[in-house]
Amino acid sequence: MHNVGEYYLVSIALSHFYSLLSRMSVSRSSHLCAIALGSNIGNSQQILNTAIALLSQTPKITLEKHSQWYRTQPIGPPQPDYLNGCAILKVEWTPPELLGILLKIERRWGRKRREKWGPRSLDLDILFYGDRILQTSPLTIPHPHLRERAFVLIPLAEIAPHWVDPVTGKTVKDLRQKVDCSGVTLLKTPMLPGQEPPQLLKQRLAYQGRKFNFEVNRLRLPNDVEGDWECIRHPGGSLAVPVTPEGKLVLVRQYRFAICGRLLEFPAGTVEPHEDPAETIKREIEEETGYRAKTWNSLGKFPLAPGYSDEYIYAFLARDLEKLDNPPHQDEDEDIEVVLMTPQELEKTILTETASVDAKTIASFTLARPWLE
Ligand code: A4P
Ligand code: MG
Repeated sequence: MHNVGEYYLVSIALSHFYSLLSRMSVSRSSHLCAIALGSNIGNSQQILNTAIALLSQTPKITLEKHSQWYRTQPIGPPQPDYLNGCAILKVEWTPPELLGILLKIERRWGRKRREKWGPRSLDLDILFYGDRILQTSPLTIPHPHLRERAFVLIPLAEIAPHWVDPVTGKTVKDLRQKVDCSGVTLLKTPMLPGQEPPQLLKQRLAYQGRKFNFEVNRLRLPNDVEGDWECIRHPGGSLAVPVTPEGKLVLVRQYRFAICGRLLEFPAGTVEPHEDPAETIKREIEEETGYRAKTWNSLGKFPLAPGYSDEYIYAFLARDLEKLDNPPHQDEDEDIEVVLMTPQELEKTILTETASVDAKTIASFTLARPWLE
């Protein structure tokens, strides 16, 4: 049984809650927001990329742009370096609703709040919500520390240099000029000689898959042409050209759903984030063929399908093979038969039945040729 006093207390609490909401809420029209992303626990680059993908898939949020990622020295207690970046979102949510969405995404990585400014798997903060100034108990907008933090102002100035801070009337670019930028460096993905990255104008779609991610981006190419391009972001594949002591090549005939049939391939596997491709293939060759190699040589790497994917294949020559007595189990979803062939038999198959051998096998066979003669 509830008594009148209890109802009275509940209704006072509710009226406070609704008055708080009405003070915070804004119309349902869309608002441009700037948010900050930070991570220094776990695979931070992957976490930040996934957070961007999740935001872009959230209803009533359009991802306008995001910055590159920066490696930043930690502010606060001793802890690992952070990766930081910023994003501009168009949202049809109120500030408290947006905060709720950001906290929910943070919780996907088991974010626990322990010490102030302590390490974190993912931190998502609202920097600006249009030109709104809010000071309520759960939320302060603009973010109270943004003006003193190079790890926020550098990525923000990259994507929104002319945004005016409604509190100081200064642009982001001006604010950035006043902070010490020495602890912030751009996280560069390894560049190959001659690489010319396109300019990212807008991210339109980002989907996180089990093995690879899919993006649609508006880009400006080095020849100044602008357009939307679809791209599969892939961590890479590692492949072995295994040769038995008798000089036979070990291949696998594998069912491939995308082409509705079986292909002859050298054993290969997807490189896990942060894994050395040389380790990936040592594991995969045992699982797929039941052989272990004593001698390994790198054959180099090559792009697999650069028209729509950034996947590289890392190719290795695997020699001095021995058959394992108890080979590890194959992945459940794999349907594989081991096939032994001489180099001459493989060459004949490639030349006469081109559609029965996959492209990475044909390319790696060419790279291995000097070793096989
Ligand atoms: N909150 C209030 N205003 C906001 C806002 N504008 N955006 C409330 C988001 N949240 C806001 O808790 C933040 C709580 O504050 C939210 O739940 C919301 O109710 P938190 O993220 O756990 O923050 P905290 O660690 O307790 O303190 P603080 O000052 O918010 O931390 P920051 O500002 O997030 O800083 N060094 C580098 N190099 N890079 C970093 O990213 N980050 C921090 C944490 C420390 N050092 C860093 C970095
Ligand atoms: Mg936060």
